[in-house]
Amino acid sequence: FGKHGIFVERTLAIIKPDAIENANEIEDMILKNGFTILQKRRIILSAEQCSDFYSEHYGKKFFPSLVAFMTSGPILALILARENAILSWRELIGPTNSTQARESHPDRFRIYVRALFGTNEQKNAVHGSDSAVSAEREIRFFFPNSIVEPIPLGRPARDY
Ligand code: RTP
Ligand code: MG
Repeated sequence: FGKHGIFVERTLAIIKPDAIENANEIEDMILKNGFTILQKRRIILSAEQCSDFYSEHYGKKFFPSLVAFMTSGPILALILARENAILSWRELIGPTNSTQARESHPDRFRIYVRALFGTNEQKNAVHGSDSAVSAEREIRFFFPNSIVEPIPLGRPARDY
């Protein structure tokens, strides 16, 4: 694609139960940082669905309490689109541990989402896919019948 071409990528974001009351503010941060929200779904996960979603963490010490936390109330799953969406969203949310997120900054003018809305290592307000493979799997998980299929993952959206 041409020299002005951009890669529009998609990622899955989740606003977790601890931050659901701040969903509007978090969506504002998402939009101000150049993301487009393609799809949005508010749901309450069952323990089974949650275990499936976080299956990579099965067997870890924090797994049972992670499932209890993530099923404790409604969550908001969002498909975000942007150039370099996966990395950009992970950068905007900050470190897993909210305390650590409060102790550092991406730059002088910005503050991490988890620094603002998270509480600790577990109650950290938001999720972000950690790779292209995870993003594809996680988008499918929450949006199995998605009719928005204009952008093949990791491929150029179009030539400008
Ligand atoms: P996420 O998957 O939610 O975007 O978070 P992450 O990649 O930054 O962190 P990950 O290692 O994938 O952990 C998934 C979620 O499990 C909870 N957690 N609790 N030691 C603990 O108590 C602990 N460690 C992780 C967090 O909610 C974390 O986001
Ligand atoms: Mg993760």
